Amino acid sequence: MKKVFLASLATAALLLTVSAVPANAAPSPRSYKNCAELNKVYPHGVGKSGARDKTSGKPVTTFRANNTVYSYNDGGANRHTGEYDLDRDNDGIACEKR
Ligand SMILES: [Ca+2]
Repeated sequence: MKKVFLASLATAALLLTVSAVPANAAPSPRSYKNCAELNKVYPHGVGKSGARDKTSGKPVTTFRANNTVYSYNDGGANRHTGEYDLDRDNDGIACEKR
Protein backbone atom coordinates (compact mmCIF):
# COMPACT_ATOMS: atom_id res chain seq x y z
CA MET A 1 0.00 0.00 0.00
CA LYS A 2 2.80 2.39 0.90
CA LYS A 3 4.52 1.72 -2.41
CA VAL A 4 1.35 2.58 -4.31
CA PHE A 5 1.02 5.81 -2.35
CA LEU A 6 4.64 6.79 -3.09
CA ALA A 7 4.20 5.96 -6.76
CA SER A 8 1.14 8.15 -7.06
CA LEU A 9 2.96 10.91 -5.20
CA ALA A 10 5.80 10.69 -7.70
CA THR A 11 3.31 10.83 -10.57
CA ALA A 12 1.65 13.90 -9.09
CA ALA A 13 5.01 15.61 -8.66
CA LEU A 14 5.87 14.81 -12.27
CA LEU A 15 2.56 16.21 -13.50
CA LEU A 16 3.11 19.39 -11.51
CA THR A 17 6.54 19.81 -13.04
CA VAL A 18 5.31 19.26 -16.59
CA SER A 19 2.33 21.61 -16.28
CA ALA A 20 4.22 24.40 -14.51
CA VAL A 21 4.26 27.59 -16.57
CA PRO A 22 7.64 29.27 -16.86
CA ALA A 23 7.74 32.62 -15.04
CA ASN A 24 8.69 34.50 -18.21
CA ALA A 25 5.97 32.98 -20.41
CA ALA A 26 3.89 35.47 -22.39
CA PRO A 27 0.44 35.99 -20.89
CA SER A 28 -2.38 34.52 -22.96
CA PRO A 29 -3.97 36.96 -25.38
CA ARG A 30 -6.90 38.95 -23.96
CA SER A 31 -8.73 42.22 -24.30
CA TYR A 32 -7.87 44.99 -21.88
CA LYS A 33 -10.43 47.59 -20.88
CA ASN A 34 -8.03 50.51 -21.20
CA CYS A 35 -4.40 51.41 -21.83
CA ALA A 36 -3.57 51.64 -18.13
CA GLU A 37 -4.40 47.94 -17.83
CA LEU A 38 -2.66 46.96 -21.08
CA ASN A 39 0.47 48.95 -20.23
CA LYS A 40 0.81 47.05 -16.93
CA VAL A 41 1.54 43.94 -19.01
CA TYR A 42 2.97 45.60 -22.12
CA PRO A 43 4.64 48.83 -20.92
CA HIS A 44 5.26 50.14 -24.47
CA GLY A 45 2.07 48.84 -26.08
CA VAL A 46 1.29 45.94 -28.43
CA GLY A 47 1.31 46.14 -32.21
CA LYS A 48 1.20 44.19 -35.41
CA SER A 49 4.63 43.05 -36.50
CA GLY A 50 6.12 45.66 -38.81
CA ALA A 51 3.77 48.44 -37.63
CA ARG A 52 5.15 51.97 -37.40
CA ASP A 53 4.08 54.45 -34.76
CA LYS A 54 2.19 57.33 -36.37
CA THR A 55 3.55 60.37 -34.59
CA SER A 56 5.07 63.72 -35.41
CA GLY A 57 7.70 63.12 -32.75
CA LYS A 58 10.10 60.24 -32.18
CA PRO A 59 8.19 57.02 -32.95
CA VAL A 60 7.82 54.33 -30.31
CA THR A 61 9.71 51.25 -31.51
CA THR A 62 9.81 49.35 -28.22
CA PHE A 63 6.23 48.05 -28.36
CA ARG A 64 5.68 44.28 -28.23
CA ALA A 65 4.95 42.88 -31.68
CA ASN A 66 2.16 40.34 -31.34
CA ASN A 67 -0.56 40.18 -34.01
CA THR A 68 -2.83 38.04 -31.83
CA VAL A 69 -2.76 40.26 -28.75
CA TYR A 70 -3.16 43.32 -31.00
CA SER A 71 -6.26 41.81 -32.62
CA TYR A 72 -7.83 41.49 -29.16
CA ASN A 73 -7.37 45.21 -28.52
CA ASP A 74 -7.86 47.10 -31.78
CA GLY A 75 -11.65 47.32 -31.53
CA GLY A 76 -12.15 45.19 -34.65
CA ALA A 77 -15.85 44.48 -35.17
CA ASN A 78 -16.97 41.97 -32.54
CA ARG A 79 -14.01 39.69 -32.95
CA HIS A 80 -13.57 39.32 -29.23
CA THR A 81 -16.07 39.76 -26.42
CA GLY A 82 -15.48 42.88 -24.35
CA GLU A 83 -12.97 44.29 -26.78
CA TYR A 84 -12.16 48.01 -26.76
CA ASP A 85 -10.49 50.10 -29.43
CA LEU A 86 -7.13 50.82 -27.84
CA ASP A 87 -5.58 51.88 -31.15
CA ARG A 88 -7.50 55.08 -31.76
CA ASP A 89 -5.06 56.44 -34.35
CA ASN A 90 -5.13 53.11 -36.23
CA ASP A 91 -1.40 52.87 -36.81
CA GLY A 92 -1.32 49.18 -35.90
CA ILE A 93 -0.09 49.69 -32.35
CA ALA A 94 -2.35 49.69 -29.30
CA CYS A 95 -1.35 51.89 -26.34
CA GLU A 96 2.05 52.84 -27.71
CA LYS A 97 4.05 54.56 -25.02
CA ARG A 98 7.69 55.52 -24.61
CA1 LIG B 1 -1.83 53.52 -32.05
